[in-house]
Amino acid sequence: MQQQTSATPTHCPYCALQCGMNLTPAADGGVEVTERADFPVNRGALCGKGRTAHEVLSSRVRLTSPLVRTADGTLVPAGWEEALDRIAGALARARVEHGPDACGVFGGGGLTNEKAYTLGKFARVVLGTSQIDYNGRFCMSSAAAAGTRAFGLDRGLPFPLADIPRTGCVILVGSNPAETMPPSLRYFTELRENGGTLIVVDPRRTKTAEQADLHLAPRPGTDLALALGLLHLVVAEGRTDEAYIQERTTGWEEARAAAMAHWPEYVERVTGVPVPQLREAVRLFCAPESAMVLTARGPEQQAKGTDTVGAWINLCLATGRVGRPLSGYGCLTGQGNGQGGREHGQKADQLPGYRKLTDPAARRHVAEVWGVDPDSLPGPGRSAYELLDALGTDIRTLLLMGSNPVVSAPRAAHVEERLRSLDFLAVCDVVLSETAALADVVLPVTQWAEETGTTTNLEGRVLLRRRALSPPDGVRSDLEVLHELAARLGVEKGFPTDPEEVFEELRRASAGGPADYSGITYRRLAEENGVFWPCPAPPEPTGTVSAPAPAPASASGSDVHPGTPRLFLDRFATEDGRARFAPVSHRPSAEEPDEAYPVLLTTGRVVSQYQSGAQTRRVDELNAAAPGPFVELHPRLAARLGAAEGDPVAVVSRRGRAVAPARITTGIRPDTVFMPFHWPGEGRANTLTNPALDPTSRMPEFKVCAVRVEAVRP
Ligand SMILES: Nc1nc2c(c(=O)[nH]1)N[C@H]1C(S)=C(S)[C@@H](COP(=O)(O)OP(=O)(O)OC[C@H]3O[C@@H](n4cnc5c(=O)[nH]c(N)nc54)[C@H](O)[C@@H]3O)O[C@H]1N2
Ligand SMILES: Nc1nc2c(c(=O)[nH]1)N[C@H]1C(S)=C(S)[C@@H](COP(=O)(O)OP(=O)(O)OC[C@H]3O[C@@H](n4cnc5c(=O)[nH]c(N)nc54)[C@H](O)[C@@H]3O)O[C@H]1N2
Ligand code: SF4
Ligand SMILES: [Mo]
Repeated sequence: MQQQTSATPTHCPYCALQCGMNLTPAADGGVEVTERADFPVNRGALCGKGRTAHEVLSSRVRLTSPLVRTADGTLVPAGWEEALDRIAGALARARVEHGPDACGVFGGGGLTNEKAYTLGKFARVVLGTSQIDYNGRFCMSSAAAAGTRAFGLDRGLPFPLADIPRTGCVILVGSNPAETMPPSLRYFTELRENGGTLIVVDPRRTKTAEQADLHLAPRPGTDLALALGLLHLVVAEGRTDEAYIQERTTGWEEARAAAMAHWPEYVERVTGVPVPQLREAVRLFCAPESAMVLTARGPEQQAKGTDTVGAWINLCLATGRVGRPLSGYGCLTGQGNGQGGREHGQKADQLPGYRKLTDPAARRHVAEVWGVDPDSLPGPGRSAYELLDALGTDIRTLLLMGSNPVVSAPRAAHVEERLRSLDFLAVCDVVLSETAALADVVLPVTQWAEETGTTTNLEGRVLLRRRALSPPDGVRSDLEVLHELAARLGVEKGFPTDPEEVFEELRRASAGGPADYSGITYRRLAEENGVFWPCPAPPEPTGTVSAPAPAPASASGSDVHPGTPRLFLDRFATEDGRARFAPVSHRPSAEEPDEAYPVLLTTGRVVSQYQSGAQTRRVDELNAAAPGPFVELHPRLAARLGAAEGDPVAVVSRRGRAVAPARITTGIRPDTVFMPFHWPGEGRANTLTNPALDPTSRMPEFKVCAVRVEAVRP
């Protein structure tokens, strides 16, 4: 690390809130995180992860040299030339021996827009492979699929967070911002201070649920029935907005018929939520003039996640609560660049600008920007879990950037075995993650504060994350890695290492697409503290030769598009401008409890660890707060097992067995246990999870599987 002389305004490396922070020179010669009050999303507030983020910059916890695997199986330091040659050689060999689809690529929603864009281009142009996907598939893909189906466009929140305190009621479904986005909790507190109400739907009485006016605690995996039951009551009580339905939607008759089959008493039986609570929720939601439904991973990470989100959207549409001021449906996206990471081409079926790989016009547009023949672009490939499952079969070599699937993928022991069965695994990371430890070559890369790049936060606000310090010796950026690999594989041009140059190309590639960034520049981002997409470039003046337009003198120039904080106010992004109801009915989870596996397991997060823990498990303060895995269970279940607080208990599913200390609480349903997924080893929650996939989004069922719980006797 090299000392900087003044504070640099930037953004947190972790979650999708992308809190603003300053990096300031510290006494020890490094940097520390300090408050930055001018960013409207967090107004200076940070959670513990953000506050300690600078610790992961230290070379004490970092990789600072490439590692290569020797003949005896150990990883040893090596030079960059050797490491890059080995990866390029393995990719070239796989392609020659087995065809381009033998090369797999796996990306991450934490990567900047520039990296995600370049990774997708690298796969399609340099490798010619269709086999690319990323961890965002495990994150918000069901909400994205449902949003696209209903509105013709997927942007996590179609309005700024600042609208929340001014609406009348918010239903938060399977979302625990008190732990997962603490600075955002203020918006919900202010909502209640302003007289609005908060309803939380979660099988656990979380810190978020504790703040709610009404907490509904359904059995995991039954949100679809719950939403349909609420819609049934809305219809039965005459609370639909018929004029809105007529004017702005299609498909109501079918959706209505499906909802009417979900009687409150049936819904109570399926979900465990008493009918009076259902009625109270409908009353709170329908009484005010405006209301919102926000979902997160609870209802989305299910094998019916797309239909489940569709049912919650139906509830909003039937009551006229989308595309109107202070009303709407939104998904709280998770990763730092969870929104932008899903727009620019690292997803199996996608081209930059949120274009479809199967759309001939999109292929022509992007191929022209890339200077290649549209017919040379491969078609859609496999989804994340399917890709991981195919490793070692037809996919022989994998390049992985920005994910740690050994800890975070469902049925993780199987995924680990698949990773080991590859001919060659290359991992780019900032630390030696559990997945990097399996690689044949590990490349140490720069991270957030050491490089400039853009991310797009959960509101669709594109942000500039500035470089604040020099990286340690020995590391290179992901963009440099892709540039070097492309050159070694015969593509000398088109893989710049300067992020702004990449962004300029991304602007052109996204122009005219659903996620249009063409009117956004680094300069605007710096001046305006973020710009909401879509933000098209001003049309070129007619009658002039098309020379590059000079940059506007100021972002406030009159022909500059202001960006789009709020979507759908006039029309939806569908062909006819109307939102589409989803004709959905409840169905059971992929795995329901039975005699052998009588309990439900659900999984999620704690405030002091992030994701697979690769970064946060390297910070002492965070480890002290959240030292390891645990199994949250109800006193009645604990008594049946004879387990006391802290006793090791085993959780066993059809995929495997995990052991962790018991944490006993009345805040969870007696038929359910909860495990956070941040740790590898014996307490790894994903040893247990079910990779059953949603038919549309291909999201695995992280949030519900059948298990048995056993006391562990010494
Ligand atoms: N501290 C911390 N913050 C994070 C992250 C992190 O790892 N750690 N990760 C970031 C990322 S990538 C994401 S995606 C977000 C996730 O943010 P959240 O979605 O808020 O996080 P989760 O804990 O996965 O799930 C939320 C809640 O869903 C509940 N739940 C479980 N099963 C069900 C169900 O069947 N129905 C319903 N309605 N609820 C259910 C759980 O009890 C849990 O409280 O957090 C982001 N922020
Ligand atoms: N059981 C269960 N499993 C889950 C979930 C759940 O709720 N329950 N949630 C799922 C969700 S929502 C998500 S998002 C996934 C996330 O799970 P992962 O995909 O494993 O996410 P991370 O742990 O953030 O992994 C990111 C990796 O990239 C590295 N990294 C950070 N910055 C950079 C960079 O700039 N370049 C490169 N090359 N590497 C970098 C980090 O060090 C880390 O090793 O987990 C999923 N798994
Ligand atoms: S809430 Fe998210 S973005 Fe904000 S400081 Fe915490 S981890 Fe970082
Ligand atoms: Mo996520």
